[in-house]
Amino acid sequence: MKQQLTIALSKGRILKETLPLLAEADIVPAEDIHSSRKLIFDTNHDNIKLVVIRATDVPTYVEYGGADMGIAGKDVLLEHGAAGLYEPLDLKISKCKLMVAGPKDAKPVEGRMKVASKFVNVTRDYFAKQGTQVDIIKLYGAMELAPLMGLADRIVDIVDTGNTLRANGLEPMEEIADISSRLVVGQPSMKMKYRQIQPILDKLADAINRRD
Ligand code: PRT
Ligand code: MG
Repeated sequence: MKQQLTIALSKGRILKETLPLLAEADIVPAEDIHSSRKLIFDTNHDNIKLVVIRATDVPTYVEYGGADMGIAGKDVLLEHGAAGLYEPLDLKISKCKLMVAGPKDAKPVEGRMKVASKFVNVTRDYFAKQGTQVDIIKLYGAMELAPLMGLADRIVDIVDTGNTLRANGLEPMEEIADISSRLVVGQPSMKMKYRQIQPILDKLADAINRRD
């Protein structure tokens, strides 16, 4: 009997780009994920199941073996930390940048800078490497609002076109990292289920190369 494999997918915008890529690698859910309320889906392979969860929960599931593999944004992976995870493939989907942003034409901040973000670990590491002392304010969304309301001097957030920043009187200032979605594999799964996992990695790598 083949061992069961579970792949955790990030719901939301990454999912929309993940499903076509999986299909190009011959992994197709047995029913329409977008129109279903289910969380677990069978696929065209009797040994592969998909679970659809919040992006920020994907590395946690994979780290603790709740799923064998997962697909998540590099931003989420940087924030979570790499413990227990292999990151064998850049899927080259959902690309964006993680950036420091602030009010347009802002002057340098005097004294301790206040930085709002949902990426508190990434933010702490980034400014620590620069030798800049900052107070970090954890937010769960709408980071762009923080400088407008005087809550923070700067934000660390995801930027794609920059339209959201501009619409709120902000501008990108420093790039922290180039982001795309990655395939992660739990270290015990990679060891125990390598014979099932390796062909999936190969098919996905081929699908990505065909797109370049
Ligand atoms: O909603 P929930 O809290 O569950 O999660 P989420 O909102 O983080 O999920 P979702 O579905 O928005 O997907 C987020 C993931 O998609 C991120 O972790 C990134 O890896 C990836 N991604 C790619 C993006 C963007 N592009 C993106 N543009 N995530 C968010 N944005 C947002 C950004 O936060 C900002 O509000 O879009 C706006 C910026 O876009 P521009 O084009 O105006 O610059
Ligand atoms: Mg969202």
